[in-house]
Amino acid sequence: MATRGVHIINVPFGLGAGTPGTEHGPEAIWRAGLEARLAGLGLQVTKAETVRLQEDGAEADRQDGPQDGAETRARNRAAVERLGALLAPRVRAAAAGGDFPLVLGGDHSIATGTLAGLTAHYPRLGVIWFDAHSDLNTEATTPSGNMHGMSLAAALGRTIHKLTDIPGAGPLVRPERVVLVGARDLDAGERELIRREGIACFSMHEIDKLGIARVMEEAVAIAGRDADGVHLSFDIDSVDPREAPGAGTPVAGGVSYREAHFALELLAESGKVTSMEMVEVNPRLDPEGRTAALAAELIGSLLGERIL
Ligand code: B3U
Ligand code: MN
Ligand code: MN
Repeated sequence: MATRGVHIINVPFGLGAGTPGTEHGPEAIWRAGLEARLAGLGLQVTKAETVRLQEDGAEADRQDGPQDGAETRARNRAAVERLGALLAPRVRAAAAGGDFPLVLGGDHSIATGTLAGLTAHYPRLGVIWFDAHSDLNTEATTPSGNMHGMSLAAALGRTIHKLTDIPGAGPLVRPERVVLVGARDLDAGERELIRREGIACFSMHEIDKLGIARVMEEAVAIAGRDADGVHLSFDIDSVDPREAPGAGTPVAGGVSYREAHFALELLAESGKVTSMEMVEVNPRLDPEGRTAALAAELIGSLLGERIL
């Protein structure tokens, strides 16, 4: 990885979240010194591009809130779908170009587009989903209507608007190659889906019991089983709110600063991760910029930064 370039795709999009602000995530992560950090690792940003809706920021889009009937329970569904259609081909091209694709969100609803582009290049993709949540709600089970809580379900084909509805998408992500890490706030429908599909879930309980090193070892083995690529989707709310206060739906009892760095260092050591996405950084909720700074640091750890 050390000799390769990094291809960054900024996605200033926040319409999948209930709280505005994640659309400022990419600029905050850059401002936290991302490029210098990568340069210090001998990594060059070979390409940096921004994927945005023409009319993004139009608060009008925010107003198509939950309505009656499962079809329409997803808020801002049209905007999320359009964003996915723009993002997927960029991610596919990034993966095909041979540099390391790094997607900077944005809220977690963008993941369906990211994964659609990745599976077009890696049809047997494994996914490590670092998150306080599982984002496995469907139109039928979502308590909020917020699509950032539905993106993994969409990638698995469980929602009405699913990954394979995105033009140029590859195949659906397979549940046996998905690993959840850091979960501590699951809705009833999500628990049922996890059990029914046998999705590997290393919740905070397993992290406390086994330790983060063992969890990452197992996560890499599961996501990498018969895989042609492994994607890390990192929701910053997986980290404890004391250390990552700028997240829209904070949940107490998260992964510590040290566990987060160690986990990503271990993933780097494994040499198995082929792309990464950093999402849900909300600078509006964290004027000091601690969350964006942590996000930039964690990207560094995943890309090979070491203490010594
Ligand atoms: N599971 C809840 C809450 C949530 C999911 N993802 C975030 N929050 N960030 C939901 O609305 O689906
Ligand atoms: Mn998430
Ligand atoms: Mn989350």
